[in-house]
Amino acid sequence: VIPSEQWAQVLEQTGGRVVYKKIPVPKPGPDEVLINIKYSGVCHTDLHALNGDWPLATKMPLVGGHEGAGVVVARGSLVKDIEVGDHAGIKWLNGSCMSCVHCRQTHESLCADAALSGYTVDGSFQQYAIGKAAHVARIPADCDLEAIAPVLCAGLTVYKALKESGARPGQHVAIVGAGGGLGSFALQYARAMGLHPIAIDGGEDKREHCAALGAESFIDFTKSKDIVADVRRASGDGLGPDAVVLLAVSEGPFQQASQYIRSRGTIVCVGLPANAFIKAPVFDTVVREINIKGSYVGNRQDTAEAIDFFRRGLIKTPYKVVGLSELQNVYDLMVAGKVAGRYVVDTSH
Ligand code: 8ID
Ligand code: ZN
Ligand code: ZN
Repeated sequence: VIPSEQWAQVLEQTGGRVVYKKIPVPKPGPDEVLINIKYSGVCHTDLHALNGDWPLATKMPLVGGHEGAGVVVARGSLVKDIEVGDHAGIKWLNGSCMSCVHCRQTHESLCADAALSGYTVDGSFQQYAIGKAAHVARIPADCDLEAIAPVLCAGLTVYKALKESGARPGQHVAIVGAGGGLGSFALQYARAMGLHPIAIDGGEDKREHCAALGAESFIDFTKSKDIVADVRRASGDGLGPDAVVLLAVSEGPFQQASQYIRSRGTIVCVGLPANAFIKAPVFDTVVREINIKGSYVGNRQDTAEAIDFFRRGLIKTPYKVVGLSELQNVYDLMVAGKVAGRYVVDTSH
């Protein structure tokens, strides 16, 4: 039976703190499913939503979260292709119009009418969350719900970004912010895709964390005297990595990547530091044929592929589990830069 009330973490005011309290269980519309969320990963995007530091307003009050894994408990009358009892996930793209030019071409995250979980609609930091049936992630029954939760944003996003980088097996890719949530998954997906990952992050904890995840080298941005030279040296022949995936939540690396990318290489921007700009010299960009692009989550097919890598046992990223009631502590650790990998909240306490 579905209860009428549930536990949730609610943000009442941008810039405030989340409050753990009971709220009503929502009811799914005709094209929606209701998912009993068991676990949800905590993404740095949730912290941006809390702080309101992006040029896009959130709904308010807001239930955050967009890496929610659980069990379908109810479905609307139009939903035919997912059953009550199936495992499913709430991801960042909660729904889209399905008929605009971007949706028609499967670039559904670009839809002007996209609903964003934990941002423009309530997300997965509650025990029962709603998603459009077309968009909820299909999670195979043999996948651990706790471990797969962060694949629904972190895994999916870096998998798509690595594909967008065009890097081929055997090539080098620099992962900037490698010790964080997205970075940890990027190291694992890069390895699984046959790439040589170069990790860039700060501190001994993150060095050890990245080494355990398969980074072939680690450059400490807090200690390196010449990051550009260090990254180039780590790329085998010294000409720089073929691709750079920028996941850091600071502007500096976005200004620096063009200095160490290999000629004809691709810089993929994924991290979203507030008020930041990407800058590169026009001369080098032209004569070294440097590509600079953005990558924003992934579509439903990318989701299925990212989940399949996980299901095959290729992605084993360590994570820490705490109760949903402790979400604010996780944010505080994230602000302090003390989270290596991902935190996952258990909605049962
Ligand atoms: O679709 C997208 N584009 C998308 C999807 C999901 C998340 C974008 N994001 C964005 C988030 O909103 C956030 O801005 O990606 C960014 C990273 O999210 P995250 O991985 O969840 O954050 P984290 O766990 O805090 O990791 C960030 C890492 O960056 C390192 C930190 O030490 C941390 O490990 N870092 C920083 I801050 N400055 C650095 C620097 N100068 C750095 N690493 C290297 N060099
Ligand atoms: Zn996210
Ligand atoms: Zn659309």
